[in-house]
Amino acid sequence: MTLIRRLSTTELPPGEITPRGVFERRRSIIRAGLAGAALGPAHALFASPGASAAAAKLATRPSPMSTMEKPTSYKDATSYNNYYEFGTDKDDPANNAHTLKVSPWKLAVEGEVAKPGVFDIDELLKLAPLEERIYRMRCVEGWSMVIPWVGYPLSELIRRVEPTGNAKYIEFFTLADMAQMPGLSSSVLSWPYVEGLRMDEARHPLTLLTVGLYGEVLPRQNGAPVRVVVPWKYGFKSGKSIVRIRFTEKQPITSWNRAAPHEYGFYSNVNPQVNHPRWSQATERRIGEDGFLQRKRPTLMFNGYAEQVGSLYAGMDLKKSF
Ligand SMILES: Nc1nc2c(c(=O)[nH]1)N[C@H]1C(S)=C(S)[C@@H](COP(=O)(O)O)O[C@H]1N2
Ligand SMILES: [Mo]
Repeated sequence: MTLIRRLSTTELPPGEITPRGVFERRRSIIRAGLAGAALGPAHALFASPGASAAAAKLATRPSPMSTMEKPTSYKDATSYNNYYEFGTDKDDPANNAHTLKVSPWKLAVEGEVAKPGVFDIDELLKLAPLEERIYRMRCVEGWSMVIPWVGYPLSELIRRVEPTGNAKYIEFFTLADMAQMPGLSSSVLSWPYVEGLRMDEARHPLTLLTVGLYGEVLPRQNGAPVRVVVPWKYGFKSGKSIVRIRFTEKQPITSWNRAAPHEYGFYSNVNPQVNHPRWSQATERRIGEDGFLQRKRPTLMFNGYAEQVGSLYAGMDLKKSF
């Protein structure tokens, strides 16, 4: 991330690529559905650039929590990624993540819960109805996207494991396997990638246990087969390819906080009034839309989700708890 360098040629937007609108996207989903019908119910050929392999489609229902903004193109959302386990350049995850073995996949839930356990990915997929949630996403580096995620509130899983009275925080652990993840040979972060949320943040209806995007199972570079998405926080709080969730009494030490405590706090709420020590957070560049040299758009408090999440931080000094 920005610990290494702020800008490189790989971070320039792919200006030649015309972002395809929601409408076009919907049409290709319908086409894919028709193609899929001939192949069998579970899989469909997806007629989109970059998605040459058959991708499993997911039945979703729309959510009133979706933004009306135009989604980022599928191509940009799946080729401009941060996933340091596969390298630190934006195109590294798309190029390298094919080695990630997504099946079988188990998610262990442990710590301060009455019902710890291990969930198979197939169980997780059926735990609650899948929704399409179109969220604004803001990376701490200053770029943003609008992504149609597929998942359900993390609270659905939390409810089932019955947290004890001592559960104040939740800690997420990403897979860390040298054999599958070439980026682990770098010491840019401590592995596994660890993230955390306060319990009320984890239970907030916007916090999504995510298994797909654009109506398909998650591509590997986006954190297959299961990740969290926390849209009012900087992107790094949304850990990918999660294998373990732990409920704790103490605030977890996250990988980014450990790497640079003065730059990446535990909360990491999107906040245009609190700058990163090395750059302003007041504006952002929407990938695929805002030109590199053009005027950027203003970043919104809590990434535009202030109405929904503002009360979680009432009375807190957000300059101190950054
Ligand atoms: N395990 C893991 N999760 C991660 C990261 C990472 O390097 N490793 N990068 C984070 C950052 S900085 C961002 S901006 C988002 C990007 O998610 P996306 O590529 O699906 O848009 O993933 C987050 N989750
Ligand atoms: Mo990020």
